[in-house]
Amino acid sequence: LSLEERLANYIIEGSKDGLHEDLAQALEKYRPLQIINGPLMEGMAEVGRLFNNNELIVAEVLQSAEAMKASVAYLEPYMEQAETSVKGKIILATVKGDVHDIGKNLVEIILSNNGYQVVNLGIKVPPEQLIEAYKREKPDAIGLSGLLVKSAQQMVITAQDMKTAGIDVPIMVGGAALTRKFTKTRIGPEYDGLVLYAKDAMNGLDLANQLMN
Ligand code: B1M
Repeated sequence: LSLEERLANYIIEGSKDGLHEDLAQALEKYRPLQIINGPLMEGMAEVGRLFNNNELIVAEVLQSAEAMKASVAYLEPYMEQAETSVKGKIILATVKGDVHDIGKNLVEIILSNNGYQVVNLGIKVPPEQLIEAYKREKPDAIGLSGLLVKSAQQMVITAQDMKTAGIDVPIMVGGAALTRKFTKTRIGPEYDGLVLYAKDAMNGLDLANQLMN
């Protein structure tokens, strides 16, 4: 198997034997984010496909998630760090009812490597907890992640609750269940502040930079 195929296979098989050695080899050819967005994400897409076809069970997908997390942790120190002063503060959360956090944590790494102070509230975060954190942290923006179809609806509820609480700080939303259209037509109208859709973590950084300028 080629290096790229082996990397995808660690994620598909949820195995870590030899992972660090192959990641080290990949770093000689690619930048960390190219490795994540390329072979590792291809592996994860295959996991999603197999899971969807009932060819994998949740316990196996958890192993895949562990292999992905271990890969990202290994690659993180090699990621480019911008030498900048603090650009802004961003709260991140996976919405209520949703445990998926790999994408959100990638957003955290990329934002914090690029001059943002990130307050990561974790997973299954209900609107009340976000509102409380907003009052405590006074962030420049709030980032919401969600991968389940029901999480898209939960983002609408979260936006409504934040509006009711008088919050109008920009919100950035991302995750596989969302689309730009849903963000614009369903979440945006429920909120007083700006609502931006990020298709991936790098796009999230671009949007944050645009907001701060
Ligand atoms: Co789940 N799961 N899962 N799962 N899981 C999906 C999402 C699913 C599409 C798989 C499938 O059936 N094909 C499906 C959702 C179906 C739907 O609603 N339409 C699904 C399901 C059904 C479930 C359960 C319900 C299964 C069950 O229990 N029967 C359950 C839900 C539990 C819950 O949340 N209440 C469940 C559980 C799990 C595990 C725990 C086993 C595990 C998660 C482990 C973890 O996160 N700690 C898991 C996994 C790993 C997946 C898949 C296979 C991979 C997700 C992932 O980590 N991708 C996923 C299938 C898929 O997506 N292909 C699937 C890698 C990650 C880097 O990408 O998070 O998309 P992603 O992030 C991207 C962008 O979306 C974006 O940037 C990242 C890339 O740069 N982004 C943002 C994300 N958030 C952002 C926020 C931003 C900006 C960008 O700004 C704030």
